[in-house]
Amino acid sequence: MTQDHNVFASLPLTWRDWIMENLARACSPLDMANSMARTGQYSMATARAAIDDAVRIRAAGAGAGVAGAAAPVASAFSAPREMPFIDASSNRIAAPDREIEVLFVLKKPQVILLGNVLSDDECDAIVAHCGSRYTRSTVTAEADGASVVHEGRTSEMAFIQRGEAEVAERIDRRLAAIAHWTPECSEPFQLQKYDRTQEYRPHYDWLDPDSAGHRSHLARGGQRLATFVLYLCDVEAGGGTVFPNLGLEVFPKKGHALWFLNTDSNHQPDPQTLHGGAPVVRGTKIIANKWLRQERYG
Ligand SMILES: O=C(O)CCC(=O)C(=O)O
Repeated sequence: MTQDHNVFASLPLTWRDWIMENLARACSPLDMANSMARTGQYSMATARAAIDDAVRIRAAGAGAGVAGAAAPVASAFSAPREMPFIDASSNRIAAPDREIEVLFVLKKPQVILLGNVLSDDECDAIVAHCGSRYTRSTVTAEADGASVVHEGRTSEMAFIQRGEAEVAERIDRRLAAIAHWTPECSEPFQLQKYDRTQEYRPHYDWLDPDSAGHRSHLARGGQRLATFVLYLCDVEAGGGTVFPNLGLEVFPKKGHALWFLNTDSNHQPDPQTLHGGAPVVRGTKIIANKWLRQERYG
């Protein structure tokens, strides 16, 4: 072992064997790193560094019989992976059952505002479906992944499970077509209702592989690659979706949808995507969140 392969060399033999065996079986390095991080023994950064070392060791071994030095190997994590995407190259998107308007596009991180995504009737039907089933919103606890009430999120929430309402299924299919991503790789709709003064302070939608509490959620469908925020009503004042790092605020408008990518093309969390729901000043704000996952959800 040379000093170039420090992180891999520092692992116990069982882990070194595990990594080598999985690389030999052509497993995805990112899935391997996620598995290592999920055990709680290694951070994502350490797992990635160890796997990269192992890839280099394998490449050097493979090149040993060949004349000349083995070519340097790029990181196993640098290849772009499949991402959901919205074709915002023109100002209209023809969804199978509706023509969507592209209202603005921010390129990096990608944030797109879409108009005419839902009809007024669809917004009203979703809101009516959830009726009075709202409970105080929660967040995922970093320590153990439990759903806990947090002072930074003062809204109320409700869920629509897959197969529960025809209108939700229709919208699910529409969003999947717009984002080129199968509905099975997404979470059920999560509604958020904000009355006056209620808010969700800036946070990230991506799950942190280095947080023990988020790892159990990562195990059920992988990373949250992209977010749709569907605005189900107009708001008299306040209640914008804010991106503090981007100097951007998007005001709710019934039937509009805000889209943003939470990760880069390697499925790694993008810290630029910090965002929140500003306090409602007058009126009520109701949105539906839809998070697109790496893998089949649930
Ligand atoms: O309320 C908003 O505009 C954003 C909501 C949000 O960020 C969330 O629920 O994760």
